[in-house]
Amino acid sequence: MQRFKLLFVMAFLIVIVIALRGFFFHEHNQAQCYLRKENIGDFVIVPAGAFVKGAHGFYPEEGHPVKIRVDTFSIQIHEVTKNQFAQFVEATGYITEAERNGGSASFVQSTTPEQWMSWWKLNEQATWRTPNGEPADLNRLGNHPVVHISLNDARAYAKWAGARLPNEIEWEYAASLGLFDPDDPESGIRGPDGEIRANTWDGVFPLFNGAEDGFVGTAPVGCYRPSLIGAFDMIGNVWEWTESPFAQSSPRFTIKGGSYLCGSNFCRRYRTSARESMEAHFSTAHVGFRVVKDITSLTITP
Ligand SMILES: [Ca+2]
Ligand SMILES: [Ca+2]
Repeated sequence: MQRFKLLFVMAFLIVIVIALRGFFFHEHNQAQCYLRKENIGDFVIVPAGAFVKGAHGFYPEEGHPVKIRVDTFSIQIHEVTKNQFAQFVEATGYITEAERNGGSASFVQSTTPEQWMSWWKLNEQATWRTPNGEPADLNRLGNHPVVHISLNDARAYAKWAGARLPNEIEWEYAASLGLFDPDDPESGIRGPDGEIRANTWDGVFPLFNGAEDGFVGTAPVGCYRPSLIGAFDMIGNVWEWTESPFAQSSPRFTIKGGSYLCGSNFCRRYRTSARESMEAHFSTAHVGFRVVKDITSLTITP
């Protein structure tokens, strides 16, 4: 009995140490990240080519692998940030759906077994300005991806920015091209040497998050090595809206890439072929977006 108590105390202390490590490491600043300040807002050209979309053996919604050819386009190298979205709001006076409709879905970490399956709550105070339901400091969070954004909000931003949202094929193609090991669909989260390359849930979801990757919640954009095409956080950090319906005649649209809430014990949807769905007017704390441009509208400076 005494031995059992000792083991229990040791296990408890280990969990506390892991949790505290996550707390102290979750506030990196942009200077520590790979993406340089002067490259915020940059796009990278995705060359035309063919790839195999979908995957066998994971989740049924990913469908059968099929080879698809994709035309060239350019993609913003990082998720749209709060600072970028603030510029759009300042220029247009746009009010998001969460602001108009009384809040957005927020993650609440489970503390008891009864709560294990109820980690989403409507937070009436949660908007892109107040991602945790409290006023956000844009100086501190301005380079984090904007969240609590509906598909309609993302479309409005993209139109203002002279861009558009990617469709699912374009997104998956760009993410697949960026994998250092195309044969390993999970190579988006760790490099060949084991280096962490994405912000996901480290630990046992939804019970504890060790934040081995440095962040419990969203990370500033570009804090992990870029992909082979030079894009950051295609995998992890926040899910990204696409313009593709989730299924034929479905009112729900496809989101890609997984988020800081994707843990390998529960949701291996940080793979390029993985997909999830949301209604166009819905918003949550872990879904953002990035934009693309048709190559003909790209201004290339010599
Ligand atoms: Ca994380
Ligand atoms: Ca992402």
